Amino acid sequence: MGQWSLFLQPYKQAVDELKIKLKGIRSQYELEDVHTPVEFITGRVKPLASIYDKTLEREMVFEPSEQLAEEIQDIAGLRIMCQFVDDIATIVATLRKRNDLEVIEERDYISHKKPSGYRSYHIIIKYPVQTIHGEVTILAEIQIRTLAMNFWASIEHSLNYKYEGELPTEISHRLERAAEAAFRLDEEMSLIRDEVKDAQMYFSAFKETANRR
Ligand code: 0O2
Repeated sequence: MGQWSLFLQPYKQAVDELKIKLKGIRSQYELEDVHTPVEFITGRVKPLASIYDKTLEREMVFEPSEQLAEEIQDIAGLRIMCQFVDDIATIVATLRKRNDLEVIEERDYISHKKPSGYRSYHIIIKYPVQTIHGEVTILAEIQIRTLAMNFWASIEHSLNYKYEGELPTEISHRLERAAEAAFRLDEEMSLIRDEVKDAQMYFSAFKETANRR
């Protein structure tokens, strides 16, 4: 277990640092009084049980190694949730420009949804972590999705966990329909996006004035 703690330490540090940095994007937009593409951020280090499952799936040895660090790209995982589908492209462009990380791969499961109905934009980054023994570069996965995509993915994830990946056909069909409903919700919201943004800016200005009283 000690070996795993040592191996996972830079991943934990990367998740902590990236959460703060990505929250910084949100604060900067807020300061400039413009719509922020970032609604909220979560992050986690992949639990050992999930790392174990993945090594079984990929017929790898379950031990801390360079091969494991290269093959399992989401040991450090961040998720950025946004309100509108367009916000996703804004966030991706912002991440590509940063010089504290390097985007090495992008997977667009929005234009190309997964057979389950899953939609999200995945970015794999290289991220340097400073340790007491020098710099260690790790891989991390950033998933970017709308609130509707996130709602669907969390529900589907729980159901898959409950049924151990063998969803009854009826539930699979309902989930496919729910994924389409979530997609339509995103489309509808995009159509009234400017109205919604205006209303939100108006509301936050109103709150600020009320707080000053
Ligand atoms: P967890 O619990 O989120 O860590 P693989 O990593 O082998 O599964 P691939 O193609 O290498 O697949 O990576 P991919 O598909 O880019 O990213 C996998 C992660 O995306 C998953 O991590 C989920 O977080 C999410 N994901 C992918 N497909 C689905 C799906 O159909 N439903 C849901 N709810 N999430 C999905 P893990 O390790 O599976 O789980």
